[in-house]
Amino acid sequence: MEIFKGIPQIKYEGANSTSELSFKYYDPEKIVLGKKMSEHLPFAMAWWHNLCATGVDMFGRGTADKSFGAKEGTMEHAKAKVDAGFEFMQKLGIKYFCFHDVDLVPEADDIKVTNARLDEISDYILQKMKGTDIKCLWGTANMFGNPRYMNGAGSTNSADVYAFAAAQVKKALDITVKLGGRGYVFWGGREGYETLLNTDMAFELENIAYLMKMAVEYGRSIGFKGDFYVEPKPKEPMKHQYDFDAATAIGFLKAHGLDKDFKLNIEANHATLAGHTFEHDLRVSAINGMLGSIDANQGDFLLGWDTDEFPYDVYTATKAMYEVLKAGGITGGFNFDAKTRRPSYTAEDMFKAYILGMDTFALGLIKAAELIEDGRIDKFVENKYSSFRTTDTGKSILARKTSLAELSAYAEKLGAPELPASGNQEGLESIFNQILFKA
Ligand code: XLS
Ligand code: CA
Ligand code: CA
Repeated sequence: MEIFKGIPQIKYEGANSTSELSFKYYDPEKIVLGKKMSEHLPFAMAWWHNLCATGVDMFGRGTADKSFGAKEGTMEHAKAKVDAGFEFMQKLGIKYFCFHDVDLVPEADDIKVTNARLDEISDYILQKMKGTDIKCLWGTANMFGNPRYMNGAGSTNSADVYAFAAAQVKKALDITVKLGGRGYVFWGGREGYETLLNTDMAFELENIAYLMKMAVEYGRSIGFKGDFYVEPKPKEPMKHQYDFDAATAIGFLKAHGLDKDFKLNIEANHATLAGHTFEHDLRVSAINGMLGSIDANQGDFLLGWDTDEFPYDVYTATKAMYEVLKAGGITGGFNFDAKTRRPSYTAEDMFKAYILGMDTFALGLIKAAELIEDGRIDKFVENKYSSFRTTDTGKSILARKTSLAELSAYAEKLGAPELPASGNQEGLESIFNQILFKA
């Protein structure tokens, strides 16, 4: 039974189309730098925002009806969400989805009941996957919503709560593997603290690492070949979250010997909350060989919280795709961890939001490829450091074959160095604009 009646199969119609229900830039078959756009951009639907969230906020009830014809809180509703999700993905040509355990089924008081429901729904999803090319991008366990996680999951002060977190990770891993997931995410929702007055930070960090180690051990034992991901976020819900940003998360993973099994899932809006740009956290991950997957959304410069908006900023998308192309692509995907604004409550709005996000990243990909093909920016950066390749002093530094004494003698002989060449920021920004807007 068709759920989104009146919504057609969304097709690529080109930049001049005036149909709101069409792609202007996302052309899955278009070849960009030798690869299909659909391969560059494995888009994913976020189960929680798209199929569960109704627009509830601190000040008001939901505006969107996500019942999909079934009574909420029932297994019929859980199945209706699967039906809606698959129709939605098929109409948009999206090949992946991401989920938390409790997005899929209503959570029961007893974990045995919840787990049985998860078995049932994953059978149903598996059945639904047959005959389509839709797969799971990543799964995760929601270890922040239930009141038991008020003091964290891996970082909790209660051994019993820790055991429940472990049980949820185990089950979420089972389901992820069953659905062929490419990755498994740890987002430390409440892994952080409000005040150090009541917190043993070292104890909590060690316990979080142990939970992750057990997850790796179990995941590999049931045949999970994909990557584990940490998704950094500096704050919200906690005042301070341990996985503050990419650099912090990488340091943590390396310190605990988890860096072989883990990569990062970088969310744009989390990078900006940490006081960075999206592309900064992508670059930090990439140069450490840990750029795994992306949560494609954007925040709002006027608001200091996690607004999870659909991406429409083409400048940022271009810079992000530049990082991705330079990194040689990602093994994960682009998950729209984004929600429509509260007054955008219709089914049509859900589609328009995904069209916006997919077109923004498609345009970002096209423009990033043009920047690379143009070559002027790359050439500038290469030349910027050329003194390390062309002078004897530079060569000895690069070869790591000099010393403070030798460099000091050279500096004294010189008296004063010439100023380095111009940073040319404005010139490069002009090139960026030219590539973005040329006819
Ligand atoms: C919340 C996070 C969350 C993770 C998955 O801010 O983005 O949705 O992506 O738990
Ligand atoms: Ca977010
Ligand atoms: Ca996210």
